[in-house]
Amino acid sequence: MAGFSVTRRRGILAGAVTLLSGQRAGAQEDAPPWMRQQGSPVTSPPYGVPSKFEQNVIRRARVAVKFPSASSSGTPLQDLHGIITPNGLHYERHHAGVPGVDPAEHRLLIHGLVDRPLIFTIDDILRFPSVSQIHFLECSGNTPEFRDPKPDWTPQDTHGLLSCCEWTGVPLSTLLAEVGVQPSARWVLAEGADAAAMSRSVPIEKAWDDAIVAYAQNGERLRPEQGYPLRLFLPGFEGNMSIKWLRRLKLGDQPFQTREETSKYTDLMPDGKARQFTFIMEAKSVITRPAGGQQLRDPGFHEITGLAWSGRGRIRRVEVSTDGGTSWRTASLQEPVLPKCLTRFRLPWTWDGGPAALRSRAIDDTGYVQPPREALVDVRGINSGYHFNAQQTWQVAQGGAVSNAV
Ligand SMILES: Nc1nc2c(c(=O)[nH]1)N[C@H]1C(S)=C(S)[C@@H](COP(=O)(O)O)O[C@H]1N2
Ligand SMILES: [Mo]
Repeated sequence: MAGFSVTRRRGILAGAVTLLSGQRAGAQEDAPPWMRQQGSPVTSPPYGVPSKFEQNVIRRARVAVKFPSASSSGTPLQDLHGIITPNGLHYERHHAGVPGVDPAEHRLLIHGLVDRPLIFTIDDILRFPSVSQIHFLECSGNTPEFRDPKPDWTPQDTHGLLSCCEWTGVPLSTLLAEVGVQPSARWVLAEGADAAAMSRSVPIEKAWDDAIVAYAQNGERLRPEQGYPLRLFLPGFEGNMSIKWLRRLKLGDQPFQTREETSKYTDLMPDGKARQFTFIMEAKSVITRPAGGQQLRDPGFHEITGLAWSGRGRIRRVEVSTDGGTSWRTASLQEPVLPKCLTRFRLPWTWDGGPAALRSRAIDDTGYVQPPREALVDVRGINSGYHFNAQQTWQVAQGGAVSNAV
């Protein structure tokens, strides 16, 4: 037996091993191998990596074969705990791959309807007063369930274009004050230094409100995949607008009608018309355990846990159903509950060994309730690929196999 474990007979884990009489913890003869020899020294490797036993906790790529640099990878939400996404597991979405930007060469230009057009180096940016804020980032293409959802999908497949970090940088409002914004300016064009020169128009109100020009995530400088050395970060807005490898901000009096806000990132409605500028990510939630791809072993106690978030503010309440939405119970929310941030929810559950349908719905502080699939499709139809935020159901089969209810 490796290690030892003690439990009360009628406790939560009825199947756990009971301490045998006469067995002493740490005694030479039954010590596990790792207690009988010295471990590895400090700084090997100098930048730490997870345990070799966690090698399955990885981003999984979805590559467009015709054009491999236009690809995405999902965060393994089912394997994570709490609300923070480790940097090596942050989801990725690149339209033209990850550019190898040299911070010494990189510049940020701010121009257009300003009094003093300026070019900033990274060192210039680092001299400004900074802020650190914890926020989710979600691709508006997350949860591809309008058409053809698959039963074998896991939370990584259904919701993995979602991550949450502490972002550090300079408030965009500080930089705008530095260049002096002219009264006629209503929009800001943000452009990236990748081969796609990704660009989006941002309303000036957002730029003054809580937009950050970010250079760090979770305490260290941005990863190349997340926009090193500089990215725009727009809390609560669709991920596409948080332009990575940020090189240019141009103030104008109207939207710039870039490729990414005309041919892409618009919502095709049932009548064939398209909605343009769906900036805010509406309230959404997903149960991450038990969830698709998992197997419940023993009937009895199971904690149902997952994540809820809203681009409009704080999560007020999360309700969980184990009968596919007929009856609901209120889950407990892990503090702190922050605005435009993932919130961890939990509900104790006793599984009787039979079929169940696990589902969650988020309610945010505007009172908005995450809709069931039918209600969302009633309004949106199935022409669209963006902003699918319906309730997610995981089907537990007799015997405990969990799959995506489609
Ligand atoms: N310059 C640039 N910025 C970009 C992109 C890109 O391809 N190029 N992808 C966008 C999209 S669609 C999303 S969802 C987010 C993804 O950010 P992440 O890769 O850090 O998760 O970045 C956005 N910013
Ligand atoms: Mo995206």
